[in-house]
Amino acid sequence: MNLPLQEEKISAAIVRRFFAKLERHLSIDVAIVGAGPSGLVAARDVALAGYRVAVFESKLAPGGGIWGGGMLLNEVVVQTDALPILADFGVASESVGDDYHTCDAVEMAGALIYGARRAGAVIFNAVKVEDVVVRDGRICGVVINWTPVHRLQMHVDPLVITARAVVDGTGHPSEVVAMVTRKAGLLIDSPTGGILGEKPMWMESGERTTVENTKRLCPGLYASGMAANNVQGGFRMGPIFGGMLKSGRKLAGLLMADLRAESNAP
Ligand code: 48F
Repeated sequence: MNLPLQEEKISAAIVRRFFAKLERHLSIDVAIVGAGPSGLVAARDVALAGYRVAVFESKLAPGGGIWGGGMLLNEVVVQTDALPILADFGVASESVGDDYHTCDAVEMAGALIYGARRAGAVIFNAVKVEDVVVRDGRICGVVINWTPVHRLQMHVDPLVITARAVVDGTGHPSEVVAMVTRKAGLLIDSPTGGILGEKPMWMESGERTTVENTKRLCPGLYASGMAANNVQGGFRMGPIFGGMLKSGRKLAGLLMADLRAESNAP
């Protein structure tokens, strides 16, 4: 026999579980800002290796620019060399000839979110990263607030998450790197020491440089995907996603190598 529903128990369960989850992630190995394709691939890989990973996404729905495909036509294109990453997430693709394959954008977004979460990465949605923590020239965490608080410009102080590594996966605006260069005045690993800004559309170049530009920018700070390209002045590429997926995988490798090296340091 079903017990009668008790409203207060439903609320208590949510409150207890959410705050336990938040408390477990107040101090983590990797904080990824932005749940776009590059951030979600990196989150899965790093979480699978046993590191504690949280993804902070300002929108209600994680997935970034995947959902809308090209101009709201919800199919995206990937190249052959990114298919193994899609296979890891169980995303189906269909060849359209040459080097190109299409995926249903909703399936891809859903699968990347599910894959990252199932691997152990926690996603905090509707949470905006509004600042970073800086200690002695090193990025040591993120400053968070609810997106509605931010949008309504309510005068509410944030909370802080400390992390051994922070990833800017915020896409075109590279918001985290902008905070670091503008507010903290730190120089980053780019030709000028600052953000160069993205160039117009050139898919071939943009896809290549998105992966090349995925790197550590200063102690504790990394950039992936379109954020990495914006920082280094790369071209944009639109609704082709192989570079984003490969950027996430490359980033995960860099993060794990640096975290391991740090742990072994005397
Ligand atoms: O832009 P986005 O999808 O990131 P990406 O991994 O992928 C880019 C492609 O989607 C597309 C493209 C394809 O070739 O060029 O644009 O580089 O996702 C970035 C996510 O970051 C969130 C934002 O809502 C989006 O979901 N975001 C941005 N700023 C913040 C943030 C912030 N300050 N705090 C939390 N989330």
